[in-house]
Amino acid sequence: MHDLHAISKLFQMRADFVEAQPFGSGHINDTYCAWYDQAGSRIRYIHQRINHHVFKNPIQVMENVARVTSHALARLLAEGHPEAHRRTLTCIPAWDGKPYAFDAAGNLWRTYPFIERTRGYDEIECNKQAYQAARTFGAFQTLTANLPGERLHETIAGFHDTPQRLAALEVAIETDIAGRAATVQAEIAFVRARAADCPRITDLIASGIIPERVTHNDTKLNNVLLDIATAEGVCVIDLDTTMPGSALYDFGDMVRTAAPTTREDEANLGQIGIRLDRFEALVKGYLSAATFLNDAELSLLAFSGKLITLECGIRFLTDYLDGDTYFKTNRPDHNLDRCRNQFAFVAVLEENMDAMEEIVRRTAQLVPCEC
Ligand code: ADP
Ligand code: GN1
Ligand code: MG
Repeated sequence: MHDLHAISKLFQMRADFVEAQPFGSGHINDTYCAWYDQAGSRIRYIHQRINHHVFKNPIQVMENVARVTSHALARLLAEGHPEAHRRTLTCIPAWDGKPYAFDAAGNLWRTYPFIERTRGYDEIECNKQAYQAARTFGAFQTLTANLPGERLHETIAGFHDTPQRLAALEVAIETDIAGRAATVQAEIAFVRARAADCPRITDLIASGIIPERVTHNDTKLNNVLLDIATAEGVCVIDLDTTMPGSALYDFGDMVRTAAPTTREDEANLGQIGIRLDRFEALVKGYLSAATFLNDAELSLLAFSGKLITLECGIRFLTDYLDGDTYFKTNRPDHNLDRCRNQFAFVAVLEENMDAMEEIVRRTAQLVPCEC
């Protein structure tokens, strides 16, 4: 627990600090919800410490976040949106005017208004949530397509370079720093049997068939806040990986997190299945907002869910072999449970791929494409 009262003094809060607690279930940053008294009203803010082991250049992260959120706010204000400041994150400035501040230990902190009357979900509850989450991420991609200025910084190089993730796993197996490789031979075999899948999207990006876009890159379900009362998509959060990427990995991560019947770390693999009606809701929600996709992208929407689930499982397995240094864990073998869960879901997706592709074709009225 950090000294949040001291952190609060780094920002232009214009309110009196009351108390703070750790908040949310993100795997990367340290997130706190802090209550303030603002001229007699209780309001809350999010203070976040960026994990600089994951984001090696946190100032670049904040340059991207500031550009994207300023652009979003300007668009919302221009269209006269009645709750523009609830529809996008906005950075509270530090005393020097920057959208971040460093504490005495050298950690980078940022502060956002708390987006009220919303929730992020670790586990989906209904099709409307799936539709709204996907529509909101699709709208976010539409918004970032018009971002003026230079290419955004790549805050993590090769973030969705699945072949590179596979190569990193092979290094972790070889190094076996935590002495765990012998216990995960079945998982290693599972990945190696699917090595040919790994470059399918990156190869198409390299050949120009799939375009580079400005994408979110971490579109898990709990990174979009939905209205508690109506389930309407309100605000996309966790913008640290918003950078050049492929729309397919964004759609795929919605499938990974909103189509399964369990949450990502469910250890009882027998419970892991797919709700095809949820998948259909995702396709409909996404395509209702992301109207810019080309035929190659459309034809790979179903496959993208499988690929990023495989990639995520590879990353959990790599972290397990490395001794759990990247993702936050809160029980022994947490990363191994996550990895097994993801691979079980990959197998489910493979069994359902024909049905999923048919849903995409029906929804997009797409003539099947060869790539
Ligand atoms: P991480 O990178 O660790 O996942 P996030 O930026 O996703 O960090 O934040 C963690 C959690 O905090 C989110 O899942 C969400 O529940 C909550 N959260 C973050 N920002 C806000 C905000 N502005 N308003 C309300 N809740 C937020
Ligand atoms: C991390 O930060 P969070 O919890 O939203 C990770 C994603 C993974 C996800 C798996 C920067 O997301 O890439 O898909 O965990 N974020 C980063 O749950 O590595
Ligand atoms: Mg998050």
